Amino acid sequence: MTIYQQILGQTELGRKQLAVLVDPDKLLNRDIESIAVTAAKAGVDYFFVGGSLLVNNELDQCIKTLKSNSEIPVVLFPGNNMQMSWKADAILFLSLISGRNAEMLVGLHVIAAPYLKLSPLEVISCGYMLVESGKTTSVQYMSNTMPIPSDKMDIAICTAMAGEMLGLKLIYLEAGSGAQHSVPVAMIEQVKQSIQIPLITGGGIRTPEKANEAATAGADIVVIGTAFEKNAGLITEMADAVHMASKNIR
Ligand code: 1GP
Repeated sequence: MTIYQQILGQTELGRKQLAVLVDPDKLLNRDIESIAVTAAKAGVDYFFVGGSLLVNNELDQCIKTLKSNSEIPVVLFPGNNMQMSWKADAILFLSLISGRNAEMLVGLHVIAAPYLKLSPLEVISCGYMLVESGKTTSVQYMSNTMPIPSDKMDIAICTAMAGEMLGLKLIYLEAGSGAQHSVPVAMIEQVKQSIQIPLITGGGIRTPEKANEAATAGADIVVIGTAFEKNAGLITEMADAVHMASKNIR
């Protein structure tokens, strides 16, 4: 079964999934090891690996550590086309559809395509939508795009619908790593109602209550990173909070 089939299958069953975001630059190898061990025990569904800007060349080592300490699928979540590794299982092929920067919409993809064609990675196309979150996030600065204002439901809905119509397989509604405010619940709800493909959300989710709220509102996958950088022990509570929002156990 491919990772996308797993995401689709879980989504169809109404099972909410947690992805732990690991930024190789922000964690020591021993912290990555402890995240992997804790995540495996907690039933975490995926690791997403990447960052807006990686400067330490630790990507391969990070994936190796995750894989040698757990069986959880590792999905690349690249900030740009430099963040590639054949050691991962899949890659989110992100098109930044909330922005109007041609490089982020399709330019870097052209550069990455031949490499990905040769690689064993499963390529999962994903419409990435950045939502305004209270302060300038790294992704906003690095992508040179304007986020969708957090009260503009119609823009968010139409952008997600266009992404689906273009054939993208996932929509990622994102406040940005370390965001002050996560994506508003009402926006998650309305975007979810407008599309058939699975919905991912993340950015600024720091408590189990918020994680549960996002999943209950309609996110099929909740992504959390920053909260675990200081406290890997929180992974178990977050996984429970997300999984508890699954339809079949509500
Ligand atoms: C970033 O959505 C993810 O793309 C996770 O954000 O680091 O704020 O949890 P945090």
